[in-house]
Amino acid sequence: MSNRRTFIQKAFGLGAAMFAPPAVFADSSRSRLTRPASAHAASVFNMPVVTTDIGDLPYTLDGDTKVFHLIAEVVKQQISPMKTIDAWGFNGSAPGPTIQVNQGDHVRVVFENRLPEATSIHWHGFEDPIGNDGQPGISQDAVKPGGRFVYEFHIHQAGTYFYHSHMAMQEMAGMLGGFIMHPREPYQPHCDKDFLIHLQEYAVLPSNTVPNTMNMEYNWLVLNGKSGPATTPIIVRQGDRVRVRFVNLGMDHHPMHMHGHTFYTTGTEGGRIPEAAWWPGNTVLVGVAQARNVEFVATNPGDWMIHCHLPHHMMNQMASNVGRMTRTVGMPAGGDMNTAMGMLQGTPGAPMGDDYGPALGRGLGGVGNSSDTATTNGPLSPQMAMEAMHGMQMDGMQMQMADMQGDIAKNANDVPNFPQDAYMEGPMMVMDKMVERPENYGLRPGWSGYMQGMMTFVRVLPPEKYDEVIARMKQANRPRDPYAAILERA
Ligand SMILES: [Cu+2]
Repeated sequence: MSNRRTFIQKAFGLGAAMFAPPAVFADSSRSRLTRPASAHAASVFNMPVVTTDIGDLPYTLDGDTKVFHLIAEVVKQQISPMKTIDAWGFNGSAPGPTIQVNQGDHVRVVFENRLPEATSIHWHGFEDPIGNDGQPGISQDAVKPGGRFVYEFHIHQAGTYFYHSHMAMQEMAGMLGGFIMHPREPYQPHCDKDFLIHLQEYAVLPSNTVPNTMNMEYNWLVLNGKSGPATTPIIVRQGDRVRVRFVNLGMDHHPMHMHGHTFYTTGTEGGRIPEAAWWPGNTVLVGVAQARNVEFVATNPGDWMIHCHLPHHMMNQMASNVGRMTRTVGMPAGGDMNTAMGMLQGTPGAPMGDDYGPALGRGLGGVGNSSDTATTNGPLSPQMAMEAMHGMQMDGMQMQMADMQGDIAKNANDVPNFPQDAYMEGPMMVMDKMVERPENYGLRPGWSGYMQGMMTFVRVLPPEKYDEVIARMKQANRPRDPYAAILERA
């Protein structure tokens, strides 16, 4: 057994069966043409999955049983350099850390509830006895605050699964995580890199930290708990075969699009798709409660975007700065602070009452849709727009302000529907320094001004650049680095 295999076996406790010779594949000319193999086509082992910005839940061994300690708790989740929210998650993050096991493993999850209300954990897609289903009041008693529940699984499935609270609002507050079951017989062709990306949305009013789990209008769209440009890119070496597993446990569906490559959809929340049924694309619709695994060979060097293609999911926070709303002086006419900001009013504890109706759903204003509210027109200038966006002044922070003059035409104020992206994307939104990290090394200066919401990169790096970025990631020596599985091999 090679050193590499011995190492992998030790590090991840993978069974010897994992290294059995692969089934011989008849490589049709079609697949050779359309699906080039990776540089390591002969490899047969499961690459651990990297969940960027989140990482894995560690385990201990009790005999042959892998024991995970999963803790539901209130977490401070920093979704952007200037925005930290009070989410409900697991073991310090929302989403919670990823659990990775192998087909054939015996697994125990000791679940502890440190939330102020009862909950339980549902294991999404598991074909296990009903007692482990985690449906409170149906398959088990809810786990009370301070309580525990032990889930035991014999892993006979393989694929991209997840865990989440089965109480809907708790799920929308962040209570979800990945559960990867690696197949006993590694998938062919071998993937050199394997990533998991959770898709979520939050509604959090300005100057507020608590997600409104009832709202239908989301202003923060996150990948693995981060909004662009705070998302950590996927780093791959040119020639790598790459798998990305998208998981959606939110309220919206997300068409996830990737630039520069054609991928194949090779798996769902139900496991592996037979190769004859894989379908090509560059966008995959990830519906709620679904997983979509895509694979591609990273032949095309560059910093390529991976993003949700819904336009409103490619923004942060400033969605209400579009068009004439930026010309409004002060609050919309007739609105007081509460109604104009969309704050809930009325009887506490009765969120479904009539008083709350207009403030829920699409309108953030007091009556009906906020776009129906009368507004006054004011003169527009870049300076005035800046003054209206208090959050963007960033005293003492490293927001890089740039001269907007060249980006805005002299007659802009005479053009119907101006502005659209002028104050939402561009030089004044640049925050390269605030989101600096090894994975961003070498990106084009100013890149962060055009990254928002559900956006990240797959950086397909030629060997020399790849080695440099990996060296910087190693040097950073971050505790429980989500990229550890890759860094240990590099
Ligand atoms: Cu989306």
